[in-house]
Formats: sequence, structure tokens, C-alpha cells
Amino acid sequence: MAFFHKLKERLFKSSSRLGEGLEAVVAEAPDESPEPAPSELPAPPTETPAPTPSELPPPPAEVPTPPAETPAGPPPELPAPGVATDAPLATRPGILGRLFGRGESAAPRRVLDDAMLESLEEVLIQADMGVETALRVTANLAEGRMGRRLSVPEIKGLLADEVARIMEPVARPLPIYAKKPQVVLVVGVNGSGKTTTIGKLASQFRAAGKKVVIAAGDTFRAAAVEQLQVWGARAGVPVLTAPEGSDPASLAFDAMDQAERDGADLLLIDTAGRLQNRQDLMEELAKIVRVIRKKDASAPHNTLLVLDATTGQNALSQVDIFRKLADVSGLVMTKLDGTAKGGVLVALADRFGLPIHAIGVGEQIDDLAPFDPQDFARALVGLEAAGG
Ligand SMILES: Nc1nc2c(ncn2[C@@H]2O[C@H](COP(=O)(O)OP(=O)(O)O)[C@@H](O)[C@H]2O)c(=O)[nH]1
Ligand SMILES: [Mg+2]
Repeated sequence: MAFFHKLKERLFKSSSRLGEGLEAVVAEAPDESPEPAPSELPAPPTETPAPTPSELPPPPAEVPTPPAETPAGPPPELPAPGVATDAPLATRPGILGRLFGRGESAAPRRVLDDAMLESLEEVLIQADMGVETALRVTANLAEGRMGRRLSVPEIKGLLADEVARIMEPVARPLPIYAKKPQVVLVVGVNGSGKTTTIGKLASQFRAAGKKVVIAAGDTFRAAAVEQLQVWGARAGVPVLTAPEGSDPASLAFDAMDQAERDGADLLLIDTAGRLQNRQDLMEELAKIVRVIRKKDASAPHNTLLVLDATTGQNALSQVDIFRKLADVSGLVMTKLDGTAKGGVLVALADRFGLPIHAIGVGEQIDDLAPFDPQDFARALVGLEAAGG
């Protein structure tokens, strides 16, 4: 849990922006129901009627279609009043149970209607979740809950569930193979955090007892090579360099040699990220791949695309571009600390389904964490860690 607190703290900008947005949405119409109604009671886990009949959509709309995630079987019969028809998420114990169970009824509430849904969408879009994903998340949240009166903590819990559900399938640590050396090619635009991430990865794998070699394949800037040497020294990992302006592919070839000779477990290859000249970059990456395949036809075993969270929606087009340039096998998202754009990671997961291996939350060597969807989702919406 220690890391979660750091993450929560670091993701504070996203969290507070999203949290404030939600408070504002609920405050827009804190209590629309003139008279007390059954739904005033905390936690009715049923499709009980909303405060006033006029606020209900026509009955068929209450159970529009079977939820997408339960395609089996024929469409359900219209439920008898009071019969639970909640989507699976709503029946999850834990978060909701805890929220409802703890006198949260005093919190301001707002009836979930179309206007409120639209406002929620807006808040999610502001958090860089992207229009498509924001619409999907709010639609799932609304499923079976139209007309209910929701508080901010309840909405946060529901949002966190939805976000976690999108993120869970893509949360996978960098796979480690028996293959020696396992070749990891690291790509991404300039400044996205490739070199820093390589330093952090090298340090963590080294600490886990792996033998690591780094190839400073960004030969365009002498500064990039020096930076990597500093990281290598910190991590206690050898860094192979070549003179400024030399061919990165031949460096990669030499690095393969050395990694094989040393019996290294991992070879991390840094690359330049000059997107200004896409054709050059494509040829450069293709040549690196061609050359390392002369040594090992199955290499590179991973192609990591490093994305900078502060670029927001632009990260989506970077994935599109780099998937054309290289066979991207997974993502690392850096700079999630201090950005209000962390929601873009949800959009990425939703749109591409590429594995998210790790996230960067700072510039220090320890500031790279495995991606935990639950913690991320809760931090993003501004909730405490699950279980305390
Ligand atoms: N705050 C923060 N800064 C980062 C993170 N990762 C990298 N950086 C910084 O981003 C800048 C660019 O990183 P660098 O690794 O040189 O990017 P590259 O051009 O892709 O190799 C450097 O100043 C890094 O310290 C992160 O997770 N959080
Ligand atoms: Mg670099």
C-alpha cells in the first residue's frame, strides 16, 4: 500500500480535478426531489422507483437492452417492481457496501438523469479520458441507475469500478522470458521518458537479480548518451555507447554481441524519437530490428512504447503512429505525477488494448511502478486505496 499513497499523492492533480468536477456536478442540483422517497434510504440495491414518477423515463427505457457483458440467454422479462436487476458492477460488495453503509446518506445527492450524465461525461472528458471512453464509462454507470439519487462518494466508487474494469485486462508486467538475452527495444517521441524509463527498468531488474545491458541507441545527441551513462552508473548496469551520429543499428548489433558474451538476461535498447522525420525514424527502427535479428530471429522480444501522460489525447495518435513504425508490444506511461491528464491512460486501454507494463510517477530511479488497475482507478477518481 505504501506505493499507493505515493501514487495517490502524485496523481493528485488528476484526482482533485476529477473530484472537484464531480462535486460541482452534484452541487448543480443537490436535491431535485421535493418529497422524501424510498430511494432516500441508503443503498437500495434494487430498481425501486425514483423520487417522482415524472423523473422516470418511460418504463421500457429502464431496462433498455440486456447488459452487453451478459450476452447469454434471451432478453430478460420486465422485472416485477422491486426486483433487483442491477448490472454486475452494482452488485459488487466492497466499495459500494462500505460507502452506503457508513452514513453517507448525509452527503449531497443528485438524481441521475440525462442532464447529470452529460455533466459527468464532460468531467471525464476534461480528465482526458476521451469522448468515446467517457461515453462508454457513463453509459455503464447509468445502467440500471437512472432516477437514483447518487452522492459524490457513490459516483466515485462507481467510476472507479468502471475504470478498473477497462484497465484490468491490460495491466500486465513486462513479461520475462527464458530467452537470453531478452531484447527490449524502447521507442517513443523525444522527451517522452524513454531514457529515464530504461534507467529505472535497469535498476529494478538488476535489483531483482537480472543481468542487464543497456545500448544507448539514441546516437543523435551526445547528451542523450551521457544521460544514459549516468542512469547506468546509478543502476550498476553497463551501457554500450557509440560516437554521436554513428549508426544505431551497428551499436545494437555490438550490444547483442556483448549481451550474449556476458550471459545477460536483458538487453535494453534506447532509440531516438525524431518524429519530425518519420521516414528516417521508420528506416532506423527497421534497420535496428533487421540487424538484431541476424543474431536472434525472435528479437526484439518486446517493443515498449513510452508515452508522456502530459501530452493528453496526443498520446493516442502517438500509439497509432508508432504501431506503424514498429511492432509495439506494450506501453509505459510516464509523468503521471503532476498532470491532470491521467485519464488518457483509460482512453488508451479502451481504444488499443495494448498491455500497460508500468507507470512513471517521478524522475527518481524508484519512480516506476507496475501498473495496478484498482489503485490507479481509485487514485484517478480521488478515492482512498481499496481495503484501507
Ligand atoms: N515528472 C516526471 N518526469 C519524468 C518521468 N519520466 C521522465 N521524466 C522526465 O522527462 C524528461 C525527458 O525524459 P527522457 O528520459 O530524457 O526522455 P526521452 O527523450 O524519451 O529519452 C526528463 O527531464 C525526465 O526526468 C516521470 O515519470 N515523471
Ligand atoms: Mg532519450
